Parts: sequence; C-alpha cells; structure tokens
Amino acid sequence: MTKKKLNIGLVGAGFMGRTHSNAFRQVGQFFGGEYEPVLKAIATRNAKGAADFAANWGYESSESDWRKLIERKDIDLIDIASPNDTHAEIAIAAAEAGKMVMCEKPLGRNAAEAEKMVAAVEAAGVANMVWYNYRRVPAVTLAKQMIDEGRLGRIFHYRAKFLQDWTISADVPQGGMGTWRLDASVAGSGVTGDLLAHCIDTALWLNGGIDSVTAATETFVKQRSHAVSGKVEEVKIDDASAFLARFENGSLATFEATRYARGHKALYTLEINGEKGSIAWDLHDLHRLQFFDHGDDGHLRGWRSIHITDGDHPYMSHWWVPGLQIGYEHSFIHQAADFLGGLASGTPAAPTFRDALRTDYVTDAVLASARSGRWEAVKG
Ligand code: SOE
Repeated sequence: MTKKKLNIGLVGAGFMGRTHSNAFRQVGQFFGGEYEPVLKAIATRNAKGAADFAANWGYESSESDWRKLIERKDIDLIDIASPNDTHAEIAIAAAEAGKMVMCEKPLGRNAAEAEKMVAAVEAAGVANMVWYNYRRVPAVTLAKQMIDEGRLGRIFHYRAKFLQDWTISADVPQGGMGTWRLDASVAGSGVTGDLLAHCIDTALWLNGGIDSVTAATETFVKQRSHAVSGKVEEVKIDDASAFLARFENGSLATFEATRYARGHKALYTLEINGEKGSIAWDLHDLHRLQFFDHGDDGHLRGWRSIHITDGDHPYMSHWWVPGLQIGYEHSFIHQAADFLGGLASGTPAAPTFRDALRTDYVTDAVLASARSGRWEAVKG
C-alpha cells in the first residue's frame, strides 16, 4: 500500500519537541497505518538551534520563525511544542491557513484562550489533538477499559497527585529557556496548569465530568530573578495546588500537585475506589496496574499487580514479546498512532481541542476557588 505522506512542521525544540519528534519517527515502524509522518521542518527562534535540532532528529529543513512554517505549502500539520504563551497564536494562525494542528498541553493559558483555539480549528474543519500523553500509558488505558467494562461498579472516590521537587531552591530563576514554567505571563499558572492539568485530563476521561471544586494554592518562594533580565520579580505562579472535586457521577475526589515535595521528581499517582473494586497506578512503576476485585473468592481476595506487557494489553501487541516493558516515550508514540488512525478512519482521536478545553475549565475553576475561598462551579 502506498502511504499518504503527512508533512509535519514542528514548533519548539525543547523537551516536548523531542518527545513529539521521537513519536513521529517511530510510529510508522511499530503501528503501520495509512499515513506516513514526514519530518519536514522545525522552527525555533534560534536559527542555529533549529538547524542543529533538524540535523539531530532528521527534519528536512529548519526555520527561525514559526510563521514561515505556516506560509509553507509543503506543511500539512503544525505541531506546537513551544511554551504556553505561544499556543493560541500559532494554533489559530495554523488553522486559518488550513493546517492540521497538534498542541502540547495545556491547550491555552486559560479557558478564554483555549475557547478561541477550539473555535479556530472547528471553523477551519482541521484535524486537531492535544498531547495529554498519560492517557496512552497502557496501564492507564487498561484502567479505562476496566471501568467501561463495569469492573469497579459505582465510583465513590478518585484520588490523584503529581509531585515534583525541582523549584525548591530560591536560586532557580523564572522566565527564559527551561524555567519559563515559573513565569506566570508565559505559563498561565504554575502546577495547576502544568501538572494538575494531566491529572484532570485523565480523570475526566476515566471518571466523567467535574461539577465543582474547592481549592487552595500556595507560592512558597515569593521572588525570583528573571533568567534573561536578571531583575528580581514577584513570583505569580502557584507552587502547590490542592483541590476537592465533586464529579457528575456523584463521586468525591482529591487532587494535589506541587514542585516542593523533596525526593519526588515526577510522581503521578491515581487511585479509584468503586463499589466492586479499586484500581491504582503510579508513573514510577508505569507498566503495572494494581487491581482489587471484591468479586474474587473471599480467601483469595487481595490487591493484584497486573504486569502490562502482554499482547492482550492496550498497545502492547505492537511492541516486544510478553514480559518486556516499555516506557514514558511510548505514550507519545501511542498518541501519534491514535491521531493518524483517527485521520484514516475519519473518527478523530481524543483529546481534541474541544475535549482539552474541559481541562482548562477545571483549572480555571481551581484557580478561581483558591482566590475566592469558596466552591466554584466548573463551566461546560
Ligand atoms: C514539568 O516538569 C513537566 O515536564 C510537565 O510540563 C510535563 O507535562 C509532565 O509530563 C512532566 O513534568
């Protein structure tokens, strides 16, 4: 079968630019399919950085301005892996030029920005997706399958946390390369938009809509110097954020994220407790799903640890032989595979921009509640 070429124009050469490029390079080999991604061009502001990235990852060309990618007739899809303050402008321009758009999370710095992005891709009728990669960790996908099969029954509790420790030192600057996540004008928010957004996306997918939230946030280090200007500035992001939530299905939830949990680098965990059973997952042990089935015979009842390496498990038949594990980067490859599969079948793979807007509605409500000290309804 001759494959349809899909010419990719990537914006951003950081950590996420690498995860996406790796996904586009590997997806065809492992998942086949009708579409073949072609690494056509990469754009980042520094011309040498763009050229080096292109050489390293196999892009055919490089640009130092993303607008050039949008003008180019040989680009079908713009993939946004640049800081959050660029997402809306690039996505809207790309959609208006008729390009498909994939965007790193969170969709916008806030829901108002994200709504404009949704409107742009829907008006243009272009395929779109947001890289909420943790849905595509096979253990998390299996959790979704088990919930849909009714194995947990009625859900009572949802519990998620995402813990890091990389900003504890007051010497870490804000703004600039690598530390833009600490600058509210660039990032939109702190851990709420960066880390809780992942937990919320997974939760909306696994457990349905969230009605209302009550939250508290804290900024532990109040001033930092700017990475570029050196000026000491007030820190306006949330360093830590915790909230209670009521889901539409009646379940109660707790969410927590921080960059001040010494010893934790990227500990994303979730646990769901239902009438018939519970499941738990931990990013540090990402190929295992813990499952407690109350339906087991009493004398055998206990938590079991499902090792997700078998061909029966989501995505795993595309990889190695049973018993051998895969890792973090594969979640992005799975996301690329689902996006391309959606193009081929005509059924868009989730989360589309419209799906991801729901996460921005929740993060907006979390930040509003932290300010008001009250329960806030979630829009949507
Ligand atoms: C922050 O350190 C970060 O890189 C997030 O931006 C990612 O989305 C998360 O997956 C890992 O942590």
